[in-house]
Amino acid sequence: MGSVTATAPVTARATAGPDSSPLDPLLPVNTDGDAYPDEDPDGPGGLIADDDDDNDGFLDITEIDCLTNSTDATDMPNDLDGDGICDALDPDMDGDGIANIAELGEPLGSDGWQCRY
Ligand SMILES: [Ca+2]
Ligand SMILES: [Ca+2]
Ligand SMILES: [Ca+2]
Ligand SMILES: [Ca+2]
Repeated sequence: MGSVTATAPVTARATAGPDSSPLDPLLPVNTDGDAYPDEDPDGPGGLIADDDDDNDGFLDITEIDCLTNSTDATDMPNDLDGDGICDALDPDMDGDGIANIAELGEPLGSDGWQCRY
C-alpha cells in the first residue's frame, strides 16, 4: 500500500453558480458572479442589486413576468415568433397575425388548457 503524496493543485476560481461566494456568509448571493449581488444588501447607495441575476440576457422582472427562473441561466423565456415578447405575454405567440385566443378557441386563463371532446 503506497501512500499518496501527490495532490492535485487546488485552484481557487470564482465561478458562476447559485452563489459565487458560498463560503462567505458576509457576501450577498450573486448568482452570475459579476459585480452586482442579486439583492441590494445595503439599501440606497453602496451596492446595487443586479437586474439580471443569472446574466442570461433577460431582466429579472422579465423572467418573473414570463414565468422563468431569474437565477437559472438555462431557464429563459420562450419567444416562438422572436418579436421580443415572450410566449407567456404574447397575445399572438406564433406571430401569424391571428391572436392566440382565436387560434386556441378560448382565452388562456379563462378555463385554462382543457381537453375538449
Ligand atoms: Ca450578479
Ligand atoms: Ca436573467
Ligand atoms: Ca433565467
Ligand atoms: Ca413573441
